[in-house]
Amino acid sequence: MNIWTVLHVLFVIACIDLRFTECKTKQDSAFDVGVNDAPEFKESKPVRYLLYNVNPGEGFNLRRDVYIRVANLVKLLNDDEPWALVLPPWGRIYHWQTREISQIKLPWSLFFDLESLRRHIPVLEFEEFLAVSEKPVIDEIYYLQRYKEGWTKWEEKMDILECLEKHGYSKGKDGRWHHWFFGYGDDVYANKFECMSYMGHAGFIKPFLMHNISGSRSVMLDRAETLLHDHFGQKRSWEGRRSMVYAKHLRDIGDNFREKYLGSTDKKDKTVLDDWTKMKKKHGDAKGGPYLAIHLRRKDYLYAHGGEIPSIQLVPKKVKSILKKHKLKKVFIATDAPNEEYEYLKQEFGEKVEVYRFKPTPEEHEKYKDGGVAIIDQWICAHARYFIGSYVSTFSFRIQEEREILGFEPEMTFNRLCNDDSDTCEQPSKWTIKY
Ligand SMILES: Nc1nc2c(ncn2[C@@H]2O[C@H](COP(=O)(O)OP(=O)(O)OP(=O)(O)O)[C@@H](O)[C@H]2O)c(=O)[nH]1
Ligand SMILES: [Mg+2]
Repeated sequence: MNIWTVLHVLFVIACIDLRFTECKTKQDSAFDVGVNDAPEFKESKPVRYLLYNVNPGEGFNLRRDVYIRVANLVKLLNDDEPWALVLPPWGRIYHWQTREISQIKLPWSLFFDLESLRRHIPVLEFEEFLAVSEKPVIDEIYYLQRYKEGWTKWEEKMDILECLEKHGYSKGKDGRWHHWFFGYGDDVYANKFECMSYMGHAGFIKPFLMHNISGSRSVMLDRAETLLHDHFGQKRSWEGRRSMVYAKHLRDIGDNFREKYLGSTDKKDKTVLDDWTKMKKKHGDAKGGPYLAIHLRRKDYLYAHGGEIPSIQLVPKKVKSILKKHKLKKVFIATDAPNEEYEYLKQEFGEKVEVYRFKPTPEEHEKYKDGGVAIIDQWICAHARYFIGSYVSTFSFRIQEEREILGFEPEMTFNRLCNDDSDTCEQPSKWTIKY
């Protein structure tokens, strides 16, 4: 870790402190202070750190949704005391199957713009957290789990109980708790570990964090996907989502591809990006590039939802009328399908339609990993005039959200392909943006 990273971390910490003592909001009127105005000083509390982890089986796109839930818990905590969220390093994700490149200990800055995240809540990378910690220790870990007896009536409750499942934490002879910890397990340990049966929204755990374990500097919630959204689909969760701006290096690659192959630029297509806290687009503000984009989920989806998606050879037939209606000649395909399947699909479209797929250079792939390539695909889909997703895929959902942020008409976004037997299946719910 170089000196700049350390300085940056100290700066972030100082800002968190400032936020809490409200120095920041006062500074605008600093010159209005009269001689009799006594300065107000609140007691400044030390920053506490919330860490989290998600069920190892979950994919990249659900994890991004879990971030919003935890981030908004941190937002709520900051109403009362200073908390910072420690971002769980990315890695060991089931779908990231390119074995030739190392895909663990990946920082969030590889995929997201940290400055934008910080306009919502204070965040630090895991390595930054280690750098500001005296010892590589997490004070307490709570592993969220269901209730043994299941439930008949929904009610918010939480109880520290016996562990019900294999959790991967073990207590050493040294009395410390050990775990893989995102690949840092040789050094990092925890002082305390408990299983907690939990049923409730994310904010429901706030009093526990504030009062029951007020002495701990760092607390980790594992299986954080158990926490429900406090305000699903509402303003606050959209703020969390809007703060998740993709890293500029990925946006740039996507933008170059759009310009070079799809004739799409932000100015022409009315998709110019601004600081998210200032952006407030209306439906129809965005026009989008002159292409139709399809997210075609294949691989493991064929087993899980095979009955709901069309076979490859029927895809062109299903989109031809849409291309005609919107006078489009180009199709961009984002897919996890192997290349043979893609080539076959391209052929099936015939000569009148230009079909494109984003292929990273080996260097780009090595640098930005499978997650970065997925984001570039999502970014290009988000800028299309018309988008068609795959049935209940969280990968498609993240594209739909991005298009809501950019200001597309919902009719141009919330679409999916029906299976081979139908052309009138139920279309995705329109989760429109709230400001
Ligand atoms: N590059 C790229 N990768 C994709 C595409 N579709 C799927 N993938 C890969 O497969 C993963 C999709 O898995 P999830 O994030 O679980 O999303 P999902 O499986 O579509 O949806 P759920 O199972 O409902 O969560 C992505 O993270 C990518 O790694 C695609 O169009 N382009
Ligand atoms: Mg999945």
